[in-house]
Amino acid sequence: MTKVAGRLSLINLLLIHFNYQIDEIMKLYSILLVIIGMTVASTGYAQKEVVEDTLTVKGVCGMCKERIEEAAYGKGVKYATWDKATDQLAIAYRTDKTQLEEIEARLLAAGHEVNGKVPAKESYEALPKCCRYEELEKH
Ligand SMILES: [Cu+2]
Repeated sequence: MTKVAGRLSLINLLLIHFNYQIDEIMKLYSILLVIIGMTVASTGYAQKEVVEDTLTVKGVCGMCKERIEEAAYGKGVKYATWDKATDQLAIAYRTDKTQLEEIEARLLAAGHEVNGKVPAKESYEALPKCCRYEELEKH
């Protein structure tokens, strides 16, 4: 009997020891998870930064407005609103998804001058006659 009791208590001791280790491992593991979680969360927030900007985009009519806003919209662009009277295009975009150069490139490809950057001759000439902002007044 004493032998059995001795064995049992040894097993119990081993189990207690094992449980203790598991406890310590779980504690370390949860601390590690919290650290990983915080790192992921902080980099996530940093990447999701939204930048607002205003670009001067030349145009003359309602058709220009549609074309300019459509060209400005793209991956990562939250909004794009062009004002015909002032030529100002208000935009907001996510810096982890796009960059200003990409938005400008689309506007130039659509034939519109952006912040003094002139589109390729073919792009400008592809505009309908009523949208030739270099030759026409606002209408
Ligand atoms: Cu137009």
